[in-house]
Amino acid sequence: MAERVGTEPSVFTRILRGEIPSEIVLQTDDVFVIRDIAPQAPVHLLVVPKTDAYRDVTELAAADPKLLASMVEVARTAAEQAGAADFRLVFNTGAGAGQTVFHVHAHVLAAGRRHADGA
Ligand code: DGP
Repeated sequence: MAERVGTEPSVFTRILRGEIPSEIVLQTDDVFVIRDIAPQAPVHLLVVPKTDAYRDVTELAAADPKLLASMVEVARTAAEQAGAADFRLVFNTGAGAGQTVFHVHAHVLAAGRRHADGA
């Protein structure tokens, strides 16, 4: 799996490694899904590629459109699993747009079942 050399692992890589606790609610070979730590909607999931090679969706789309398509498919499945047929898919791209973690990820936002732990 591609890893950036010479940078600290992202928070999502650390979650994937089990170094930071967060339940992985769904995963495939390439993508995993966690609940956002600060939910902005009743359903607020993060869909994250296991590779940390791409900072944002523009880099990912240029380099590996199949992986981007996999993220979209996993988002749909995760939203359905959370009881949401319809959902928003948001890629904050760049610090000026609110991106804080530079390991590409999609926010899945929807009405639906609010998680009991609020996370
Ligand atoms: P963005 O601002 O688009 O880069 O989104 C990063 C999201 O990551 C933000 O909504 C909060 C979430 N987040 C940051 N640290 C953690 C963490 O340790 N656990 C979980 N579950 N989410 C986190």
